[in-house]
Amino acid sequence: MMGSRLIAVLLLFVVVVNAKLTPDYYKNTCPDFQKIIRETITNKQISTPTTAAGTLRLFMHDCFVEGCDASVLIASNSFNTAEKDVDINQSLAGDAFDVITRAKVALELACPKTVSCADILAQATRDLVTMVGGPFYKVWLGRKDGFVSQASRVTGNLPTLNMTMDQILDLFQRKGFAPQEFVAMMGAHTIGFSHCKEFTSRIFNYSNTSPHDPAMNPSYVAGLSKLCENYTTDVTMAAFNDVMTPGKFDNMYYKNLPKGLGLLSIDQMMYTDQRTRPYVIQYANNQMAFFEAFAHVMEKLGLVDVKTGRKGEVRSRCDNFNSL
Ligand code: HEM
Ligand SMILES: *[C@@H]1O[C@H](CO)[C@@H](O)[C@H](O)[C@H]1NC(C)=O
Ligand SMILES: *[C@@H]1O[C@H](CO)[C@@H](O)[C@H](O)[C@H]1NC(C)=O
Ligand SMILES: *[C@@H]1O[C@H](CO)[C@@H](O)[C@H](O)[C@H]1NC(C)=O
Ligand SMILES: CC(=O)N[C@H]1CO[C@H](CO)[C@@H](O)[C@@H]1O
Repeated sequence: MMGSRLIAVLLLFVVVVNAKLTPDYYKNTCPDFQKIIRETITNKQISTPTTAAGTLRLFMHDCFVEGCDASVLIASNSFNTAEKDVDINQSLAGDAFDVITRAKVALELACPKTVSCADILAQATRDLVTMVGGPFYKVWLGRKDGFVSQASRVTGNLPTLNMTMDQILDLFQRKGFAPQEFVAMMGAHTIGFSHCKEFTSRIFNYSNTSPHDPAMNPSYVAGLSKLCENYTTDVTMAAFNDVMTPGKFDNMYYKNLPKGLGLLSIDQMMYTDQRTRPYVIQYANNQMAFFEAFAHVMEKLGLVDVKTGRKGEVRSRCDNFNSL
Protein backbone atom coordinates (compact mmCIF):
# COMPACT_ATOMS: atom_id res chain seq x y z
CA MET A 1 0.00 0.00 0.00
CA MET A 2 2.67 2.44 1.08
CA GLY A 3 4.83 1.17 -1.77
CA SER A 4 2.29 1.80 -4.50
CA ARG A 5 1.51 5.24 -3.11
CA LEU A 6 5.22 6.05 -3.13
CA ILE A 7 5.46 4.88 -6.73
CA ALA A 8 2.46 7.01 -7.64
CA VAL A 9 4.09 10.03 -6.03
CA LEU A 10 7.37 9.31 -7.80
CA LEU A 11 5.59 8.90 -11.14
CA LEU A 12 3.82 12.19 -10.65
CA PHE A 13 7.16 13.78 -9.85
CA VAL A 14 8.74 12.36 -13.01
CA VAL A 15 5.87 13.61 -15.15
CA VAL A 16 6.09 17.09 -13.68
CA VAL A 17 9.86 17.28 -14.09
CA ASN A 18 9.69 15.93 -17.65
CA ALA A 19 7.15 18.53 -18.61
CA LYS A 20 9.59 21.28 -17.64
CA LEU A 21 11.93 22.77 -20.17
CA THR A 22 14.95 24.80 -19.15
CA PRO A 23 16.85 27.55 -20.96
CA ASP A 24 20.22 25.80 -20.42
CA TYR A 25 19.14 22.28 -21.38
CA TYR A 26 22.22 21.69 -23.58
CA LYS A 27 24.75 23.33 -21.27
CA ASN A 28 26.61 20.07 -20.63
CA THR A 29 25.52 17.88 -23.53
CA CYS A 30 26.10 20.39 -26.31
CA PRO A 31 27.91 23.47 -24.98
CA ASP A 32 28.23 25.03 -28.45
CA PHE A 33 24.50 24.78 -29.17
CA GLN A 34 23.87 28.55 -29.00
CA LYS A 35 27.00 29.43 -30.94
CA ILE A 36 26.35 26.92 -33.74
CA ILE A 37 22.77 28.12 -34.23
CA ARG A 38 23.82 31.75 -34.19
CA GLU A 39 26.55 31.21 -36.78
CA THR A 40 24.26 29.19 -39.03
CA ILE A 41 21.40 31.69 -39.00
CA THR A 42 23.71 34.67 -39.42
CA ASN A 43 25.34 33.26 -42.54
CA LYS A 44 22.01 32.22 -43.98
CA GLN A 45 20.23 35.51 -43.27
CA ILE A 46 23.06 37.53 -44.80
CA SER A 47 23.04 35.49 -48.01
CA THR A 48 19.23 35.13 -48.10
CA PRO A 49 17.40 37.98 -46.30
CA THR A 50 13.99 36.29 -46.65
CA THR A 51 15.05 33.60 -44.16
CA ALA A 52 13.97 35.39 -40.97
CA ALA A 53 10.34 35.87 -42.00
CA GLY A 54 10.13 32.41 -43.52
CA THR A 55 11.44 30.80 -40.35
CA LEU A 56 9.15 32.79 -38.05
CA ARG A 57 6.13 31.64 -40.05
CA LEU A 58 7.42 28.07 -40.14
CA PHE A 59 7.77 28.07 -36.35
CA MET A 60 4.22 29.30 -35.87
CA HIS A 61 2.88 26.67 -38.28
CA ASP A 62 4.83 24.02 -36.37
CA CYS A 63 3.53 25.06 -32.95
CA PHE A 64 -0.13 25.37 -33.96
CA VAL A 65 -0.26 21.85 -35.44
CA GLU A 66 0.63 19.06 -32.95
CA GLY A 67 2.56 21.56 -30.81
CA CYS A 68 6.17 22.74 -31.22
CA ASP A 69 7.57 19.35 -32.16
CA ALA A 70 9.08 19.82 -35.64
CA SER A 71 6.15 17.94 -37.19
CA VAL A 72 6.10 20.55 -39.95
CA LEU A 73 9.60 19.53 -41.06
CA ILE A 74 8.70 15.91 -41.87
CA ALA A 75 8.71 14.95 -45.55
CA SER A 76 5.89 12.95 -47.07
CA ASN A 77 6.43 9.38 -48.24
CA SER A 78 4.32 6.81 -50.04
CA PHE A 79 2.50 5.91 -46.80
CA ASN A 80 1.90 9.34 -45.36
CA THR A 81 1.12 12.83 -46.61
CA ALA A 82 2.88 15.10 -44.13
CA GLU A 83 1.83 18.48 -42.74
CA LYS A 84 4.11 20.46 -45.00
CA ASP A 85 2.37 19.14 -48.09
CA VAL A 86 -1.02 20.57 -47.29
CA ASP A 87 -2.15 23.49 -49.45
CA ILE A 88 -1.54 26.24 -46.92
CA ASN A 89 2.08 25.11 -46.57
CA GLN A 90 2.88 25.42 -50.24
CA SER A 91 4.12 28.90 -49.59
CA LEU A 92 6.31 28.05 -46.59
CA ALA A 93 9.73 29.33 -47.54
CA GLY A 94 12.21 26.72 -48.71
CA ASP A 95 14.98 28.79 -47.14
CA ALA A 96 13.41 28.35 -43.72
CA PHE A 97 13.60 24.56 -44.04
CA ASP A 98 17.12 24.98 -45.34
CA VAL A 99 18.43 26.99 -42.39
CA ILE A 100 17.13 24.33 -39.98
CA THR A 101 18.75 21.56 -42.04
CA ARG A 102 22.07 23.41 -41.98
CA ALA A 103 21.95 23.91 -38.23
CA LYS A 104 21.03 20.25 -37.74
CA VAL A 105 23.99 19.05 -39.84
CA ALA A 106 26.40 21.25 -37.87
CA LEU A 107 24.91 20.15 -34.54
CA GLU A 108 25.03 16.44 -35.41
CA LEU A 109 28.76 16.85 -36.08
CA ALA A 110 29.38 18.65 -32.79
CA CYS A 111 27.03 16.62 -30.55
CA PRO A 112 25.40 13.66 -32.30
CA LYS A 113 21.81 12.61 -31.46
CA THR A 114 21.46 15.30 -28.81
CA VAL A 115 19.62 18.38 -30.06
CA SER A 116 16.01 18.07 -31.23
CA CYS A 117 14.79 19.68 -34.43
CA ALA A 118 11.99 21.32 -32.44
CA ASP A 119 14.57 23.10 -30.25
CA ILE A 120 16.61 24.12 -33.31
CA LEU A 121 13.53 25.69 -34.89
CA ALA A 122 12.63 27.55 -31.68
CA GLN A 123 16.15 28.87 -31.09
CA ALA A 124 16.79 29.75 -34.76
CA THR A 125 13.53 31.70 -34.87
CA ARG A 126 14.48 33.77 -31.81
CA ASP A 127 17.94 34.51 -33.16
CA LEU A 128 16.59 35.50 -36.58
CA VAL A 129 13.90 37.74 -35.09
CA THR A 130 16.56 39.47 -33.01
CA MET A 131 18.91 39.75 -35.97
CA VAL A 132 16.35 41.72 -38.02
CA GLY A 133 15.70 44.13 -35.14
CA GLY A 134 13.08 42.35 -33.05
CA PRO A 135 13.16 41.81 -29.30
CA PHE A 136 15.26 39.20 -27.54
CA TYR A 137 13.36 36.67 -25.46
CA LYS A 138 14.09 33.53 -23.51
CA VAL A 139 13.89 30.20 -25.34
CA TRP A 140 13.04 27.21 -23.18
CA LEU A 141 14.75 24.03 -24.36
CA GLY A 142 14.33 20.28 -24.05
CA ARG A 143 11.52 19.67 -26.54
CA LYS A 144 11.43 16.30 -28.24
CA ASP A 145 10.51 15.79 -31.89
CA GLY A 146 7.06 14.37 -32.48
CA PHE A 147 6.01 11.06 -34.01
CA VAL A 148 3.07 12.41 -36.02
CA SER A 149 2.91 14.66 -39.07
CA GLN A 150 -0.28 14.44 -41.06
CA ALA A 151 -1.71 16.77 -43.64
CA SER A 152 -5.19 15.96 -42.34
CA ARG A 153 -4.33 17.40 -38.92
CA VAL A 154 -3.67 20.89 -40.30
CA THR A 155 -7.22 22.02 -41.08
CA GLY A 156 -8.75 23.80 -38.13
CA ASN A 157 -5.41 24.33 -36.43
CA LEU A 158 -4.03 27.10 -38.62
CA PRO A 159 -5.74 30.42 -39.31
CA THR A 160 -6.85 31.12 -42.89
CA LEU A 161 -7.94 34.30 -44.63
CA ASN A 162 -11.51 33.15 -45.10
CA MET A 163 -12.10 32.84 -41.34
CA THR A 164 -14.14 35.44 -39.49
CA MET A 165 -12.59 37.30 -36.58
CA ASP A 166 -14.78 35.21 -34.26
CA GLN A 167 -13.28 32.03 -35.68
CA ILE A 168 -9.74 33.41 -35.51
CA LEU A 169 -10.04 34.63 -31.93
CA ASP A 170 -11.54 31.27 -31.03
CA LEU A 171 -8.67 29.38 -32.66
CA PHE A 172 -6.04 31.46 -30.85
CA GLN A 173 -7.96 31.05 -27.60
CA ARG A 174 -7.86 27.27 -28.05
CA LYS A 175 -4.09 27.50 -28.47
CA GLY A 176 -3.93 29.52 -25.25
CA PHE A 177 -3.78 33.10 -26.51
CA ALA A 178 -6.04 35.96 -25.47
CA PRO A 179 -7.02 38.68 -27.99
CA GLN A 180 -4.22 40.96 -26.76
CA GLU A 181 -1.68 38.17 -27.28
CA PHE A 182 -3.12 37.43 -30.70
CA VAL A 183 -2.67 41.08 -31.73
CA ALA A 184 0.92 41.05 -30.45
CA MET A 185 1.69 37.87 -32.39
CA MET A 186 0.33 39.38 -35.59
CA GLY A 187 3.15 41.93 -35.38
CA ALA A 188 5.13 39.16 -37.10
CA HIS A 189 3.64 40.58 -40.30
CA THR A 190 6.08 43.48 -39.94
CA ILE A 191 8.48 41.34 -41.98
CA GLY A 192 8.18 38.99 -44.94
CA PHE A 193 5.85 38.93 -47.89
CA SER A 194 2.61 37.50 -49.25
CA HIS A 195 1.90 36.15 -52.69
CA CYS A 196 -0.54 38.09 -54.86
CA LYS A 197 -3.27 35.46 -54.71
CA GLU A 198 -3.57 36.06 -50.96
CA PHE A 199 -4.83 39.62 -51.45
CA THR A 200 -6.00 40.05 -55.07
CA SER A 201 -9.62 39.73 -53.97
CA ARG A 202 -9.07 43.04 -52.18
CA ILE A 203 -7.71 44.89 -55.21
CA PHE A 204 -9.48 43.42 -58.25
CA ASN A 205 -13.27 43.21 -58.62
CA TYR A 206 -13.82 43.65 -54.87
CA SER A 207 -17.58 44.29 -55.05
CA ASN A 208 -20.35 45.67 -57.22
CA THR A 209 -19.89 49.11 -55.72
CA SER A 210 -16.11 49.31 -55.42
CA PRO A 211 -13.32 47.81 -57.56
CA HIS A 212 -11.11 47.52 -54.47
CA ASP A 213 -11.52 47.26 -50.72
CA PRO A 214 -12.46 50.82 -49.69
CA ALA A 215 -10.48 50.37 -46.47
CA MET A 216 -7.30 50.42 -48.54
CA ASN A 217 -5.22 53.46 -49.39
CA PRO A 218 -5.79 54.24 -53.13
CA SER A 219 -2.12 54.65 -54.05
CA TYR A 220 -1.33 51.44 -52.25
CA VAL A 221 -4.04 49.72 -54.33
CA ALA A 222 -2.56 51.19 -57.50
CA GLY A 223 0.93 49.92 -56.66
CA LEU A 224 -0.30 46.46 -55.74
CA SER A 225 -2.49 46.23 -58.85
CA LYS A 226 0.51 46.95 -61.02
CA LEU A 227 2.71 44.48 -59.14
CA CYS A 228 0.09 41.75 -59.41
CA GLU A 229 -1.16 42.43 -62.95
CA ASN A 230 0.14 39.03 -64.15
CA TYR A 231 -0.51 37.09 -60.98
CA THR A 232 -2.50 34.34 -62.68
CA THR A 233 0.44 33.48 -64.90
CA ASP A 234 3.29 34.56 -62.62
CA VAL A 235 2.39 32.90 -59.32
CA THR A 236 5.71 33.83 -57.70
CA MET A 237 4.81 37.54 -57.59
CA ALA A 238 4.61 38.75 -53.97
CA ALA A 239 4.35 41.99 -51.98
CA PHE A 240 5.97 42.97 -48.69
CA ASN A 241 3.68 42.57 -45.69
CA ASP A 242 4.92 45.88 -44.31
CA VAL A 243 5.18 48.27 -47.24
CA MET A 244 7.02 50.97 -45.23
CA THR A 245 9.86 49.05 -43.52
CA PRO A 246 9.68 45.56 -45.07
CA GLY A 247 12.87 44.00 -43.74
CA LYS A 248 12.91 45.55 -40.30
CA PHE A 249 11.21 44.14 -37.26
CA ASP A 250 9.44 47.15 -35.75
CA ASN A 251 5.91 48.37 -34.91
CA MET A 252 5.31 49.81 -38.40
CA TYR A 253 2.83 47.02 -39.13
CA TYR A 254 0.42 48.54 -36.60
CA LYS A 255 1.05 52.11 -37.76
CA ASN A 256 0.13 51.05 -41.30
CA LEU A 257 -3.31 49.70 -40.43
CA PRO A 258 -5.15 52.98 -39.69
CA LYS A 259 -3.71 54.37 -42.95
CA GLY A 260 -5.21 51.58 -45.07
CA LEU A 261 -1.78 50.06 -45.62
CA GLY A 262 -2.57 46.60 -44.30
CA LEU A 263 -1.90 43.99 -46.99
CA LEU A 264 -4.01 40.99 -46.03
CA SER A 265 -7.68 41.13 -45.11
CA ILE A 266 -6.85 39.85 -41.62
CA ASP A 267 -4.43 42.73 -41.14
CA GLN A 268 -7.12 45.30 -41.92
CA MET A 269 -9.70 43.40 -39.85
CA MET A 270 -7.48 43.82 -36.80
CA TYR A 271 -8.10 47.54 -37.00
CA THR A 272 -11.79 47.28 -37.86
CA ASP A 273 -12.75 44.88 -35.10
CA GLN A 274 -13.46 46.54 -31.76
CA ARG A 275 -11.93 43.65 -29.83
CA THR A 276 -8.50 44.00 -31.43
CA ARG A 277 -8.36 47.67 -32.39
CA PRO A 278 -7.35 49.04 -28.95
CA TYR A 279 -4.22 46.87 -28.95
CA VAL A 280 -3.40 47.86 -32.54
CA ILE A 281 -3.52 51.50 -31.46
CA GLN A 282 -1.47 50.79 -28.35
CA TYR A 283 1.29 49.01 -30.28
CA ALA A 284 1.23 51.61 -33.05
CA ASN A 285 1.92 54.30 -30.45
CA ASN A 286 4.45 52.42 -28.41
CA GLN A 287 7.08 50.15 -29.92
CA MET A 288 8.41 49.23 -26.50
CA ALA A 289 4.99 47.95 -25.43
CA PHE A 290 4.80 45.91 -28.63
CA PHE A 291 8.29 44.44 -28.14
CA GLU A 292 7.51 43.45 -24.57
CA ALA A 293 4.24 41.82 -25.60
CA PHE A 294 5.81 40.11 -28.60
CA ALA A 295 8.71 38.73 -26.54
CA HIS A 296 6.26 37.37 -24.00
CA VAL A 297 3.97 35.81 -26.58
CA MET A 298 6.84 34.18 -28.49
CA GLU A 299 8.21 32.61 -25.33
CA LYS A 300 4.71 31.27 -24.74
CA LEU A 301 4.20 30.12 -28.35
CA GLY A 302 7.31 27.97 -27.96
CA LEU A 303 5.67 26.08 -25.11
CA VAL A 304 2.49 25.06 -26.94
CA ASP A 305 1.95 21.29 -26.53
CA VAL A 306 5.67 20.49 -26.27
CA LYS A 307 6.67 16.85 -25.91
CA THR A 308 9.25 15.63 -23.46
CA GLY A 309 10.55 12.25 -22.29
CA ARG A 310 9.18 9.29 -24.22
CA LYS A 311 6.51 11.33 -25.94
CA GLY A 312 9.07 12.16 -28.61
CA GLU A 313 12.56 11.53 -29.91
CA VAL A 314 15.63 13.42 -31.09
CA ARG A 315 15.55 12.92 -34.82
CA SER A 316 18.77 12.26 -36.73
CA ARG A 317 17.36 14.10 -39.72
CA CYS A 318 14.70 16.74 -39.31
CA ASP A 319 12.69 15.54 -42.31
CA ASN A 320 12.38 11.90 -41.19
CA PHE A 321 11.24 9.99 -38.13
CA ASN A 322 14.09 7.83 -36.76
CA SER A 323 12.09 4.63 -37.20
CA LEU A 324 11.97 5.10 -40.97
C1 HEM B 1 -5.05 35.21 -38.44
C2 HEM B 1 -3.82 34.86 -38.41
C3 HEM B 1 -2.91 34.79 -39.63
C4 HEM B 1 -3.22 34.66 -40.95
C5 HEM B 1 -4.59 34.51 -41.60
C6 HEM B 1 -1.96 34.68 -41.67
C7 HEM B 1 -1.85 34.55 -43.05
C8 HEM B 1 -0.66 34.71 -43.74
C9 HEM B 1 -0.54 34.63 -45.17
C10 HEM B 1 -1.67 34.31 -46.14
C11 HEM B 1 0.75 34.89 -45.48
C12 HEM B 1 1.36 34.94 -46.89
C13 HEM B 1 2.01 33.62 -47.24
C14 HEM B 1 2.56 33.65 -48.63
O1 HEM B 1 1.89 34.08 -49.55
O2 HEM B 1 3.72 33.23 -48.81
C15 HEM B 1 1.45 35.14 -44.25
C16 HEM B 1 2.77 35.44 -44.17
C17 HEM B 1 3.47 35.49 -42.97
N1 HEM B 1 2.95 35.23 -41.73
FE1 HEM B 1 1.01 35.11 -41.24
N2 HEM B 1 -0.95 34.82 -40.79
C18 HEM B 1 -1.48 34.87 -39.52
C19 HEM B 1 -0.78 34.95 -38.33
C20 HEM B 1 0.59 34.91 -38.23
C21 HEM B 1 1.31 34.75 -37.00
C22 HEM B 1 0.68 34.59 -35.62
C23 HEM B 1 2.64 34.74 -37.33
C24 HEM B 1 3.86 34.54 -36.48
C25 HEM B 1 3.96 34.55 -35.22
C26 HEM B 1 2.73 34.94 -38.76
C27 HEM B 1 3.89 35.09 -39.47
C28 HEM B 1 3.97 35.32 -40.82
C29 HEM B 1 5.20 35.70 -41.50
C30 HEM B 1 6.54 35.97 -40.85
C31 HEM B 1 4.89 35.79 -42.86
C32 HEM B 1 5.86 36.10 -44.01
C33 HEM B 1 6.41 34.78 -44.53
C34 HEM B 1 7.51 34.92 -45.55
O3 HEM B 1 7.92 36.03 -45.89
O4 HEM B 1 7.99 33.86 -46.03
N3 HEM B 1 1.47 35.02 -39.27
N4 HEM B 1 0.57 35.01 -43.20
C1 LIG C 1 -10.56 28.63 -46.77
O1 LIG C 1 -9.27 28.75 -47.31
C2 LIG C 1 -8.53 27.57 -47.35
C3 LIG C 1 -7.16 27.86 -47.93
O2 LIG C 1 -6.61 29.01 -47.44
C4 LIG C 1 -9.26 26.52 -48.21
O3 LIG C 1 -8.54 25.31 -48.18
C5 LIG C 1 -10.65 26.31 -47.65
O4 LIG C 1 -11.36 25.42 -48.50
C6 LIG C 1 -11.40 27.61 -47.54
N1 LIG C 1 -12.66 27.38 -46.85
C7 LIG C 1 -13.80 27.90 -47.27
C8 LIG C 1 -15.00 27.57 -46.44
O5 LIG C 1 -13.88 28.60 -48.27
C1 LIG D 1 -12.83 41.58 -63.17
O1 LIG D 1 -14.08 41.59 -63.82
C2 LIG D 1 -14.01 41.86 -65.21
C3 LIG D 1 -15.41 42.01 -65.76
O2 LIG D 1 -16.29 41.09 -65.15
C4 LIG D 1 -13.23 40.72 -65.88
O3 LIG D 1 -13.11 40.96 -67.26
C5 LIG D 1 -11.85 40.63 -65.27
O4 LIG D 1 -11.15 39.52 -65.80
C6 LIG D 1 -11.93 40.49 -63.76
N1 LIG D 1 -10.59 40.60 -63.22
C7 LIG D 1 -10.10 39.76 -62.34
C8 LIG D 1 -8.70 39.98 -61.91
O5 LIG D 1 -10.73 38.84 -61.87
C1 LIG E 1 3.24 41.58 -67.03
O1 LIG E 1 3.39 41.03 -68.33
C2 LIG E 1 3.65 41.99 -69.33
C3 LIG E 1 3.64 41.28 -70.68
O2 LIG E 1 4.46 40.16 -70.65
C4 LIG E 1 4.96 42.68 -69.06
O3 LIG E 1 5.23 43.68 -70.03
C5 LIG E 1 4.89 43.33 -67.66
O4 LIG E 1 6.14 43.90 -67.31
C6 LIG E 1 4.50 42.31 -66.62
N1 LIG E 1 4.31 42.99 -65.33
C7 LIG E 1 4.98 42.68 -64.23
C8 LIG E 1 4.67 43.47 -63.01
O5 LIG E 1 5.82 41.79 -64.19
C1 LIG F 1 8.01 23.99 -48.69
C2 LIG F 1 7.20 22.82 -49.05
O1 LIG F 1 7.51 21.70 -48.71
N1 LIG F 1 6.12 23.03 -49.78
C3 LIG F 1 5.24 21.97 -50.22
C4 LIG F 1 3.84 22.26 -49.75
O2 LIG F 1 2.88 21.42 -50.31
C5 LIG F 1 2.89 21.34 -51.74
C6 LIG F 1 1.81 20.40 -52.15
O3 LIG F 1 0.56 20.80 -51.70
C7 LIG F 1 4.26 20.89 -52.24
O4 LIG F 1 4.27 20.88 -53.67
C8 LIG F 1 5.32 21.87 -51.74
O5 LIG F 1 6.60 21.42 -52.11
